[in-house]
Amino acid sequence: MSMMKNGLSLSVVLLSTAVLSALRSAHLQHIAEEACSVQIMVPGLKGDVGEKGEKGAPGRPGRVGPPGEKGNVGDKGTKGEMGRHGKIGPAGLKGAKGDIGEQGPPGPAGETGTPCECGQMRKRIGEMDIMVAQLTNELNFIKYALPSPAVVAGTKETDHKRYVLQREEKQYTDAQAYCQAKGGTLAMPKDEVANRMIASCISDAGLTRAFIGINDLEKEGSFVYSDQSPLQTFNKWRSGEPNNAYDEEDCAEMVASGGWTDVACHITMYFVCEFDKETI
Ligand SMILES: [Ca+2]
Ligand SMILES: [Ca+2]
Repeated sequence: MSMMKNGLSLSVVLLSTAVLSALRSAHLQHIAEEACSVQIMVPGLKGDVGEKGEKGAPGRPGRVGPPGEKGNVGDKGTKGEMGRHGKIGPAGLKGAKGDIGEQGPPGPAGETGTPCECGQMRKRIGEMDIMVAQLTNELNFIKYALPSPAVVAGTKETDHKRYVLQREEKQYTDAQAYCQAKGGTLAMPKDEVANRMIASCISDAGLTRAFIGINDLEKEGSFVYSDQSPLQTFNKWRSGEPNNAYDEEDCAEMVASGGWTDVACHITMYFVCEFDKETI
């Protein structure tokens, strides 16, 4: 009996333990499920408006704005003081010559002179005048027509003429003015001898061409020498010349072989001056 009682008691204890264990397990599971569902499903209520915060630090400067519109024209300023005295201007052009004044009254009579050999003195004065003229001519010749290596590329002479090839390129009219300033003119080949002399000036200097004193500047096709005398029968126009090419060839050059070509006056080249040995 005691054995049965003990065995029953044990069974009851074991059963109670199992039941308690199961109950505890179910209770814990319920608590866990309850905690998860609260966090996920139900957001809290919106809180009350907080107090106003303190004033923030100043913001960064904004971008530069677009340029403004042009303002209105300002009022005219007041009149300034008178300026300083200006510089003296350039001298004016010389005025025209005035009319001749009226003839004055005759002067008092001179004293009576002493008799002299006036005829003799007049003759002497006349001789001196001639000498002065000759010396002036010779001086001009030395000054202008004698060759100077700096400006002269070559010279040729006949009994009456001196031809000088100038070592400077000029337009036709400037070349003519240059020769004239020295008492000559651009070379005028009026015959075979003169033409040969001028040509040898050019060829001896190793040049191919030079201006000579022939042009039709006044009237197209009417060629004249630089002393305005018209061309005679003698000429050395090259084949096909003068042709007034481009309607602008009114001056003449001589090539080294002696032939003439009409060319434009504005081109620049060496040129040959001619001097008359009797007048210079
Ligand atoms: Ca012409
Ligand atoms: Ca031509």
